[in-house]
Amino acid sequence: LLLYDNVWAPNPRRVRLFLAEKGIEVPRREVDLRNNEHRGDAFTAINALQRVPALELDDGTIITESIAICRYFEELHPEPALFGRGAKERALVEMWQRRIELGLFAPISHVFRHLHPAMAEAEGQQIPAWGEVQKGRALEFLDLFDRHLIGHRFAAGEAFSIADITAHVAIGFMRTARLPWPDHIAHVARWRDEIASRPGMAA
Ligand SMILES: N[C@@H](CCC(=O)N[C@@H](CS)C(=O)NCC(=O)O)C(=O)O
Repeated sequence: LLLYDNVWAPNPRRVRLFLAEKGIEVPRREVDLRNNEHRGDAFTAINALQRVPALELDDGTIITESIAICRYFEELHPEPALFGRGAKERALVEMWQRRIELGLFAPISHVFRHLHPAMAEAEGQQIPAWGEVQKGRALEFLDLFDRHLIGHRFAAGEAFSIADITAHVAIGFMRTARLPWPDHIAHVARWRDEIASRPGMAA
């Protein structure tokens, strides 16, 4: 078993946090994104999409996509449940995980990719106007999430889940993306402080 990882990138971080919450240790190999190791032949043979994370199983199977990797470990190590328990909770976790990934994580990634000078070469063509539009989308979603958290302890209800991990990583990435924290979103701030205090969230 081998996890192809990168310590600076947000998607592999989701997997690391998930494993830490479960208490699972997996051997990892750092892929040097800054020096384009992921675009070389060796890593392209592992993931043709040239992205991390990727998980190599002992039979040679490669699993990519952060959530697919997390689901694999959830099946093998069901406790603590991080994709919900029972039909309703599982559906709500899936719903919030997708909402947060598409509504918050993706816009923040686009802000970084299209506005940050460090991404100019890697992105090929940066479109600053697109980055600016994505700032607004991320902030709109934070407002919606803030209202949602008025009545809920965690993203998908009363239990911590993968949806919280995706939101926590997205919000942590705002700083790198140079997106200022909007001070008025008090409920997200309350949730953020509780999530950050979990021992697993330091991974
Ligand atoms: N949908 C994939 C996204 C993976 C992804 O975009 N990984 C980034 C790091 S956060 C990457 O490898 N980027 C390299 C590049 O864009 O060249 C997942 O959920 O794992």
